[in-house]
Amino acid sequence: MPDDRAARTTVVRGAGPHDCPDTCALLTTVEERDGKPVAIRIAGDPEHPTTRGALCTKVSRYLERTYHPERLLHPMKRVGRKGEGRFVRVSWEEALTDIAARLQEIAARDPQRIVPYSYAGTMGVVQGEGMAARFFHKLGASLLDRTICASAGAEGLTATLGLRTGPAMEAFADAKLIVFWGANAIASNLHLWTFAQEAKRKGAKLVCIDPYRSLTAEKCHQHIALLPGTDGALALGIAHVLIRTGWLDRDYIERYTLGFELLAERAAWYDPARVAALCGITAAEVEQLAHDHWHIRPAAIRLNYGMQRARGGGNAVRAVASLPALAGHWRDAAGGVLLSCSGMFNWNRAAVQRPDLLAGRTPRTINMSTIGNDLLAADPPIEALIVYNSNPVAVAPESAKVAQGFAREDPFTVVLEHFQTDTADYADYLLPATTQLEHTDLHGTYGHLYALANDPAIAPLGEALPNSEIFRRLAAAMDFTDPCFADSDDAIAAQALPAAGPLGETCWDELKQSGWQRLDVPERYAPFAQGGFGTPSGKCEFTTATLPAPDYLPPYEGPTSNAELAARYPLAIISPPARNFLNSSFVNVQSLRDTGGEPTLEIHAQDAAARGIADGERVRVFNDRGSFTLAARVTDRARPGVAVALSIWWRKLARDGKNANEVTSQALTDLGRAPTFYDCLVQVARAD
Ligand SMILES: Nc1nc2c(c(=O)[nH]1)N[C@H]1C(S)=C(S)[C@@H](COP(=O)(O)OP(=O)(O)OC[C@H]3O[C@@H](n4cnc5c(=O)[nH]c(N)nc54)[C@H](O)[C@@H]3O)O[C@H]1N2
Ligand SMILES: Nc1nc2c(c(=O)[nH]1)N[C@H]1C(S)=C(S)[C@@H](COP(=O)(O)OP(=O)(O)OC[C@H]3O[C@@H](n4cnc5c(=O)[nH]c(N)nc54)[C@H](O)[C@@H]3O)O[C@H]1N2
Ligand SMILES: [Mo]
Repeated sequence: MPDDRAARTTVVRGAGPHDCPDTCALLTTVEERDGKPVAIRIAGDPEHPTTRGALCTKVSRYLERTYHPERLLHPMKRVGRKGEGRFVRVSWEEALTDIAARLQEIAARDPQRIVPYSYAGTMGVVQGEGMAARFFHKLGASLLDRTICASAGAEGLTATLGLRTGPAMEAFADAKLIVFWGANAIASNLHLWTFAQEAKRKGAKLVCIDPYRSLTAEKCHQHIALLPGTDGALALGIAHVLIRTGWLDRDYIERYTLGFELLAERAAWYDPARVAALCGITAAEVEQLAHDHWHIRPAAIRLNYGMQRARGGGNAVRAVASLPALAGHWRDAAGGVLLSCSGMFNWNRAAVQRPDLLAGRTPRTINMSTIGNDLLAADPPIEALIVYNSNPVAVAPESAKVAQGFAREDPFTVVLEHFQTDTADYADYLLPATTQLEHTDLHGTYGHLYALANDPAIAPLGEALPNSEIFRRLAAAMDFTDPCFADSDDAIAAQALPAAGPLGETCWDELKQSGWQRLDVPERYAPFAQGGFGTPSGKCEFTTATLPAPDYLPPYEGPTSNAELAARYPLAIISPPARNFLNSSFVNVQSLRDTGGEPTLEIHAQDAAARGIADGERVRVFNDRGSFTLAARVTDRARPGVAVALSIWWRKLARDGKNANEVTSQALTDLGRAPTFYDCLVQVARAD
């Protein structure tokens, strides 16, 4: 980028690191102060076709987050009890030597007793599972099943389409019907929303399917407030009407789909009246959705992960993903369904993560979504836990068990972090990690078709180090001598880009120069216009070799599956992302927390009145797993029977030191072994 010598500023290209489909192209302005580069401004790249110069509220505060007075700047060692959060500063040398000795001692007995715990605090290829994965593979540590977010939907989508992809984000501007299905785009996919706005101005109809009148729902033409976890029934109801009325692209079905007869047989049972009763909506709403899905073309469904966090999440995604093929919408670049396009970024993961370092060993796999149970009862026990890019004490379900597990004297716990989070409080060693402004990375995305490079804009603050460097040094301390442990971050990024990869011939140096580049896909990207699905049959598979036609599985916690439980705990609670937080990241940024206020429970007037709850009063939310308190907000944004606690708060920043995961369960979804955060029954009462 051009240097402005007079003002001594430079602009450095970067990428939004967060677990967000938008993965923005960033421009950070850096000024030289006392010989040190200081980031003074962060902006979206106006040239980047999906960022278009705009950043969300959170990422525009990335400098406030990076220069936060509470940033961890030095390695620290625990002095108090576990969980107390009292530490003393130590040198890197002391920390790494001691950690290596502890891990070696455990590994000598059984390396599987060491468990990595990480998710998408950064989505970077290098600072995510890069050097870290090499380290754990060499060690022979337990493998981690990274299911906490998307694996039910990913398995459902892959079963049906064979490839995680869909219409391009920009193409939504050309759709005439856009259905936001379990997707609060204004909060969690802002740039797609701007394309939908463009479509709206050109006459498109926008529909939102969400139990909650989210920011997005209130801006759509129609909002269908179904009960949580009932999406599979609704999708099958739409299929029912399409089939009954013959609103079918028979040519497309004939050529490019598999299992239509069995899907039709299944859908026959889901007539609109029955679906209406299951979903808590009207039969007319089901009919209307089907009518629109056939008559308004092209139709694009923005499906998001909000609807797969219940027992039947995988089947529900399969059912929804079947709809565009029935109506032939894939023929158009602005038609089809987009849940994720992460399948387009097929990096050379084996070169980056080096599973060959396992050398024939087959360690057990720990499911990150049941870490509460695993910490308390895994056999063999978890003796060491190394946490990076995640805050499990705040985000994993059934917090009481998670916190109890972390509070045990054993396991030996190492946390790599920017801040002293709820999880960091339990660390034996707390190691300071760099932010996106301070390290190198390569990014794919799950929401658009551009790969991005992230160049460091400033030097690491204090003694912070990139995750990659921490694992590099830890490998050295453990005497791991394989040459791959000496690879630089640039080398790892370059290894991720194979010659015939998603970027064609582009190499890492070129990507760093340009900052971002479109994948090697046609301008008019209509992935399944002529079939070409990634499934074994090459077709859209309504049924697969192993799965019958998708069905509706009622929530674990609901009147159908468990009437006794529903009688005691009659309200469903959902805890979707708050606009100004990114999962539990940014909760400690004061300006964002100020906008967020305090944790609130949105509850319908009818449900509030039945419990004598007035607006603003403190309420206790509880079930057999636990309880937490927050301020009631009486509102018709929440439908009757459903309470909403926007999340994910840091426990220690809430008045009672708890958050919504006190009540969520460790039950897993039908496909993908994923958590069921939004399949949760509670009772609510006044706190006093
Ligand atoms: N601002 C912000 N953006 C984020 C995040 C964040 O925390 N904050 N998190 C990021 C991450 S990790 C992810 S996975 C994505 C998530 O992105 P989304 O999937 O869009 O996020 P959610 O908010 O989980 O779900 C969206 C909507 O689904 C609704 N919902 C809940 N249960 C159901 C249901 O059973 N059926 C239907 N139809 N709708 C339901 C919720 O009320 C919510 O309004 O967002 C990413 N972007
Ligand atoms: N009740 C409820 N619970 C939920 C959800 C919900 O909707 N409701 N959503 C679920 C979903 S979709 C997800 S994805 C998970 C998210 O859960 P997590 O993946 O744990 O996400 P965050 O809470 O953002 O925590 C990420 C942490 O990584 C740190 N970090 C960021 N970059 C780096 C880095 O470069 N190095 C290191 N060492 N650390 C870094 C951040 O400071 C932050 O503390 O939560 C899940 N939990
Ligand atoms: Mo997520």
